[in-house]
Amino acid sequence: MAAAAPGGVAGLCRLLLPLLAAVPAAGGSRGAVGGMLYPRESPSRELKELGGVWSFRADFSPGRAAGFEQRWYRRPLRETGPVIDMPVPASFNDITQDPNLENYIGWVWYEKEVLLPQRWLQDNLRVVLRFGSAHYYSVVWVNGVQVVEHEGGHLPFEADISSIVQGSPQIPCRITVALNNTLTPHTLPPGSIEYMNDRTRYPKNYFVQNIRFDFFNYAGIHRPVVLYTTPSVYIDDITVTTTSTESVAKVQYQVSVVGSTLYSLSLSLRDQEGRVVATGDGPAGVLKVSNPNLWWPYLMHENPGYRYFLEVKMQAQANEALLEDVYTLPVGIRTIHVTSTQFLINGKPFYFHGVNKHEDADIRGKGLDWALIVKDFNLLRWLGANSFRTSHYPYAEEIMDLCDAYGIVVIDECPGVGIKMPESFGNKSLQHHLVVMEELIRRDKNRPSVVMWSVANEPAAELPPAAYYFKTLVAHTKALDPTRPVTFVTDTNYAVDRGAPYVDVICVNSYFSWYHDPGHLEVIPLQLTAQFENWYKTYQKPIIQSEYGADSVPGLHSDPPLMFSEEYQKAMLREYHSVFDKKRKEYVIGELIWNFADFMTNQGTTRVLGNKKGIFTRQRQPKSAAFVLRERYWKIANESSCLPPIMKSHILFL
Ligand code: GCB
Repeated sequence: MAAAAPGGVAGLCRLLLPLLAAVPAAGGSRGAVGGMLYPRESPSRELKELGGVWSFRADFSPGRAAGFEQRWYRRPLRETGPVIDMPVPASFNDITQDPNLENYIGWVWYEKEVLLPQRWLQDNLRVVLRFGSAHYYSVVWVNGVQVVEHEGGHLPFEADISSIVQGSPQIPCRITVALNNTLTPHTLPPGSIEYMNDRTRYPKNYFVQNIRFDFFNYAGIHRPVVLYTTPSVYIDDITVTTTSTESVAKVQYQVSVVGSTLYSLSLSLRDQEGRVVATGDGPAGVLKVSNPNLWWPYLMHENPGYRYFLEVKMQAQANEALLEDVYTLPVGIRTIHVTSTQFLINGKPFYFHGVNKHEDADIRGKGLDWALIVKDFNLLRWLGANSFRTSHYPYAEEIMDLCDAYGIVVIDECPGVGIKMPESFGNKSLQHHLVVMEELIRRDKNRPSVVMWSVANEPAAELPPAAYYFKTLVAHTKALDPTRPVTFVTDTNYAVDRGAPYVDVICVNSYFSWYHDPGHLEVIPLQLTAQFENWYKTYQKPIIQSEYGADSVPGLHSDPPLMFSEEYQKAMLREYHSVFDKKRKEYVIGELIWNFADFMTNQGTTRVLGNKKGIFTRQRQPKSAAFVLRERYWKIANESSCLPPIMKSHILFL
């Protein structure tokens, strides 16, 4: 959003890369203003998916600015130079055989021509263009007119394009997107461009992008692009929070309508059988539900992920017409409380036995892929995992929907990963980080699966400015959403971590016997016990082991276990688990393996075609460790819930 990138594209270019010549400053961004409801069809809303093959060109000009200088958005892209086919959604990096595109940094251009139904061009109808996410800085034009600018990947943005498509209908309608994947010390995640000026070692203008995070920096249009309609007076946002006793639940709602102040609202809450269980009216109120079906996590109840459906109907008089808008929001009724030793969901202790993931796959990179998404949920349930952290950025809304539906509990992390440079703790970075949290909460606030916000992963929390930075960030997050606890994930020593005082739950990563004392599995019990005891003594807050792991190359065997073998990964798990089992009787409330699946990273001497700490391969085949974890997770689930053991054999066939 422009608000977070003063100076817009021009400012960004000046800051990022002298190499990228300044381009005209643009406007039209909404920032975190207004709602960001997931686009759903309804009697008043139509939707058109724009996935498929788009035209594409990377701007390889020396300054990467030819597209702006020559205004490629003014004409069809094919008329200003060669184009190639590019799938959407997908990362562009692994689609061709060109190593220069795989590692490209700068502006790339996408274009799609779309035919709109005639009925979309009438008055009193709003046409909205929405991107689920694009990496990282996006500028969008429709028929050559700029409609939106957005900073940051992983989160949606949209533009009302009614006046353009209705004012001067052009057939077809042309959507042009310029995307820049350059990272600066002030973007999330941060990064920096380093020019290699030693002419004896590097060619002229040679530069690299340095990042301090461990996943390949895929870029492109990663999530669905859709056009959808609403009436010109429309439901812009809905906020729902829930409280409950055993016999009655309260669903507090707030609805905002845009386009008129003269409207009426009626609401009805339906259960899964379609029965109306409560009704209300007006922009705010409380719906009471007797004998509610609560939203329970997977394996904690025989009917996990129970969702009601809140149908919101708006009627307004505009230009002598009666306009009606309908939006239906899934609602889960559940409560969350954190004590000094427990994480309570619906008043019952919840133990996170889960994973960390990545949005990552062969060929499509970080592009949304339904087959992969459903496969991953089947694997999670096979494993007996009840939770995951969206390491290290918000995942697609389509994934979050399934978490809600299946009862998979989520620690929702923002893209605050790799915050290591002192300049990334300044005001400029902080302001942007606050806006990103606003965008994340705006998107995910109504999701029952989201039980905690994570504002960062492994920042340099020992630096003096980290204290003010995290104090402000956590306070802002709590002000935006007082109903959920807030954390960040740390690998800083407990004695010097300046952010930990502000979090509700301590999330700590450690790699004993891997990065520390490599090969020495025997040190794990001592070091892990000390880690937990030190953190607990200092803060008296519940603790999640938010990462632990070891790389294993599938098919590599060694007994006694040596690093990188499947046996070593298993042995490391067992050592960690023996300590978890003692400490979860006290204040350890969760364990999240690093990582669910192998994933791509930058090339480096410690990475063999990526990070191999997955318990599944990148192609989702289990390594030996997956079976160890499966035994454990089902055992924990069966100990701590009243589920009939038959559940597991059912899941076997998933
Ligand atoms: C970490 C990071 C994660 C890395 C992992 C590793 O601490 O949070 O992003 O991928 O370690 O395998 O090094």
